[in-house]
Amino acid sequence: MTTAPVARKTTTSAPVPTQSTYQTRVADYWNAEENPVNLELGKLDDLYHHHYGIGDADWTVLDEPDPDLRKARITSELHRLEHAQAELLAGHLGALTPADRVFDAGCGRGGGSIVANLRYGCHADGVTISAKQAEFASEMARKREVDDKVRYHHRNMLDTGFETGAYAASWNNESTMYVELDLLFAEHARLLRRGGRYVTITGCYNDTYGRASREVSLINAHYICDIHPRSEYFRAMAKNRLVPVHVQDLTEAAIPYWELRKQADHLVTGVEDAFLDAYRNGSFQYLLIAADRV
Ligand code: SAH
Ligand code: GPP
Ligand code: MG
Repeated sequence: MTTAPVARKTTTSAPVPTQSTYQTRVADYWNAEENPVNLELGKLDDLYHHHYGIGDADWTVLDEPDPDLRKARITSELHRLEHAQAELLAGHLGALTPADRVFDAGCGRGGGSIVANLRYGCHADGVTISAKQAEFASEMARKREVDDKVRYHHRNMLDTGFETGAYAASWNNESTMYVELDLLFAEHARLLRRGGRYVTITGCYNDTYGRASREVSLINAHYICDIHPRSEYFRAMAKNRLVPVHVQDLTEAAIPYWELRKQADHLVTGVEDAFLDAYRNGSFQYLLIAADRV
């Protein structure tokens, strides 16, 4: 791809007015994050995802005798599963047109906004608390020459400063566990037009288990997050004019990704068993919730 002759600034940075000490630590984590499991997968097609994968895995990649080819095939298979997750979420955003605007809350290195733009041709605003991620994501948008429509911002998703009612759809892909849901859904409800669609894919703890299990607590410590119970989502949505239209338990569909990732010696981070154990002992669920803004 060609580089644009004039460097255009596509990252906007407003003061992050409500940034707490906790949010500064979260930003530090994402500013420093360079896990091969994210960078090696992302560089395959410049779609950088910071979420997990879903669906059945092609286990034959593990039988590949050539060690380098084996690594490459595992990397590519994990990326395929992560991409399938992103497409599932994008498919629930409603009937969007190129004139529509979408809000990607907690956008990471920007993959989700690109997926939405490729699918619908829509405008996208991605927001991350990490300045480094916003810069990285903006560079990817420039590289693809979609920086006129896909923009990334170093801001707090709880207080974006974006225009009220300007968005046809919005989402959180694995980013709700960093914030209080009441504040988060209040901001989504403010930004979405009436009839707009909100979607989240998230890990939540299972109320029927009780409170957060040991494994859920390990995941919290690993990422510096605070996984909410399932009940909290519906309570906070109801309070903020978000009415669920579709709920899908993706827990079973999430397991092959973690099984394969566990066997990827070149990519593991050490958190794999916590996810597998948490899913299997019933304390943790991987959920998609789509809701209408009424
Ligand atoms: N949705 C992305 C990234 C998920 S990782 C993807 O699917 O690839 C979690 C993201 O949440 C990180 O980018 C982190 O910076 C962001 N985040 C956490 N707290 C935030 C906050 N208060 N405001 C904006 N972004 C936040
Ligand atoms: C995914 O990011 C992880 C999170 C956003 C936090 C926790 C999510 C839950 C569903 C509990 P990543 O892709 O950067 O993680 P990793 O480096 O482990 O692949
Ligand atoms: Mg990852």
